[in-house]
Amino acid sequence: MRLLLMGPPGAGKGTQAATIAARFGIPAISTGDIFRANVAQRTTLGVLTDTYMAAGEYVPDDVTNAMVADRLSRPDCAHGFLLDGYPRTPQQVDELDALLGFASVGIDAVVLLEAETEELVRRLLLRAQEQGRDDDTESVVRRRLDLYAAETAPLAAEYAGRGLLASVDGLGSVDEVAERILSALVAVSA
Ligand code: B4P
Repeated sequence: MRLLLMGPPGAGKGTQAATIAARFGIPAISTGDIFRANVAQRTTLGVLTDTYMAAGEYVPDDVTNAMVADRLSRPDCAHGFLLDGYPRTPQQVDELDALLGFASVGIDAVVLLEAETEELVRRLLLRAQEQGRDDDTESVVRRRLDLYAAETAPLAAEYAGRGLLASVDGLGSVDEVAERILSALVAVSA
């Protein structure tokens, strides 16, 4: 299975990615997690991406695409993967298509997790209290939501046009949302 997990900040992508990936026996690859690990370790990639992430801006496409290309070339991705938070721009969609040998041949399904803006803000501010992530302050959260609406939300139409999109309501308990995702995946891959 080659799966993409999309949705606004706070919709539950990171939370659900591990469950779905475990179910299909594939690695869950979060671009955000990889960037954060590099920032924490002060690698060259981390130094390059830190300012963008802290401001709620997207990391430049060339940097993100190179990182994803490298990650997908590793042996654990040979039989599938779940990409969490990638692609987020039209250029990233094109790059992924090129990497996978083009379009719907390469992707089995795209899960779009959805939730209302005020619930997203509530979750992210709660996470700020619990985990203190740099990009979970209210002004940065609102910037991330605006960027998602402008740049990433329109990409869903592209995947819907390819017959790959499964839209899932992200409200409810973590287990309820996981069940919805798994049911939607059965439907879209049938
Ligand atoms: P991400 O790490 O992807 O951050 P995110 O959008 O907030 O999603 P995350 O997975 O962390 O949160 P989730 O919704 O699961 O990206 C961070 C930054 O990295 C970006 O802003 C950008 O700078 C950079 N970046 C990443 N990918 C990029 C790309 N492709 N191109 C360019 N830049 C890129 O969870 C949020 C909270 O909600 C959690 O606290 C969770 O516990 C809670 N929650 C989840 N499900 C819930 C539920 N059902 N009920 C209640 N709470 C729930």
